[in-house]
Amino acid sequence: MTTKSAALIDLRSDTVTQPPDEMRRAMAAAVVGDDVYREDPTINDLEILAAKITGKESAVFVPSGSMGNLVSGLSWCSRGSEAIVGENSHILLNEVGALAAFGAVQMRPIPTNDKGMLNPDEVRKTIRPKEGFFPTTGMVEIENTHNRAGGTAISRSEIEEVLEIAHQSDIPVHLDGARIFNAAIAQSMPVDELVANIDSLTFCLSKGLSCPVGSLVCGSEEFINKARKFRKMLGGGMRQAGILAAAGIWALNNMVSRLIEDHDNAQKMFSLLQNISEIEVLNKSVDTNMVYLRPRNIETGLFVSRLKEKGVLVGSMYGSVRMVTHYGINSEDIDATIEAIEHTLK
Ligand code: TLP
Repeated sequence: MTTKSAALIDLRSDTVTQPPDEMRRAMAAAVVGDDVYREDPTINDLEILAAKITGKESAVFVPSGSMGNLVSGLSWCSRGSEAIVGENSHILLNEVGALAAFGAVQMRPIPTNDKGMLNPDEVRKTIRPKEGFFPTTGMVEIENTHNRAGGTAISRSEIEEVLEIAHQSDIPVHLDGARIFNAAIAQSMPVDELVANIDSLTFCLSKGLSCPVGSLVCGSEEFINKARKFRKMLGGGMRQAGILAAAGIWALNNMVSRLIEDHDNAQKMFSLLQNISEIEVLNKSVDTNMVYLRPRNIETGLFVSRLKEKGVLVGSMYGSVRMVTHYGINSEDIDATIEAIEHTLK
């Protein structure tokens, strides 16, 4: 039976989602095999489905979004090369410097707009000349939705500007699309259109899609063969993990369209927070499922712990408070959260 912790409204992340009962049944019924031998039919099916949905040739199942970004970075960037990344990107700030540690790749952060998208002129300026003693530019990395910018959905036209500049110099573009389905739903655009011509992407099953674990890396067949080798090198080769892949297939078929409910709930939170003068809402708007805020008159840590006493868990993220809506949070939970915030500030 699906369990929800009693009396807790957990807004720390959409990673806290509980797998629905039907997903658990699909997991229990999964036909499995040894995936390192490529003999797990359910993983094979998930990878084919992921490639189809994203319009890419091939895909590989990895344990996490961080590993997805890492194997992608390792596949594109040789040692001593440079990855152009946004100054507030997850790969730069939240993945423990893995690309530098395991790949000897220098991450070159550049300014972004307030949605977290790389400034195209900065990308152009930052790509290294091929000749001379410069490091080689190995890839350009973008993030959609952008976490730290407030769950912002990056538009196709913004992506195209950067793709064009990178591709003019034969530099591949990797997308951290941990929440690409949120970005697509928010813009009423099919995922394959939103990610068209992007050379590789990671997307996560374990966030709004409510799976217990897993991400997919998608790209050309040649690229995915490389990524698969790096996955094994990092210890990410899995065996009868079709049990996990079954959750992913079920989620891709059943959990994507409902993300709009999470967006509506975040929008409701955003609107109601505007009435609380002691709260500074940091998002300019809400595109998807995140709201960042700062209490004006009490210290953030104290605010977070007082809310916890009232049964509301929020994230303390980047010096501000983050609230993420997801499967398991409904409209009444938003009302209860607003009430708890008002009491906390009294
Ligand atoms: N993000 C987590 C934390 O690490 C901050 C969260 O709660 O939001 N890309 C993006 C844009 C992410 O937000 C995350 C997870 C990842 C990659 C990494 O995914 P996992 O946690 O599966 O390694």
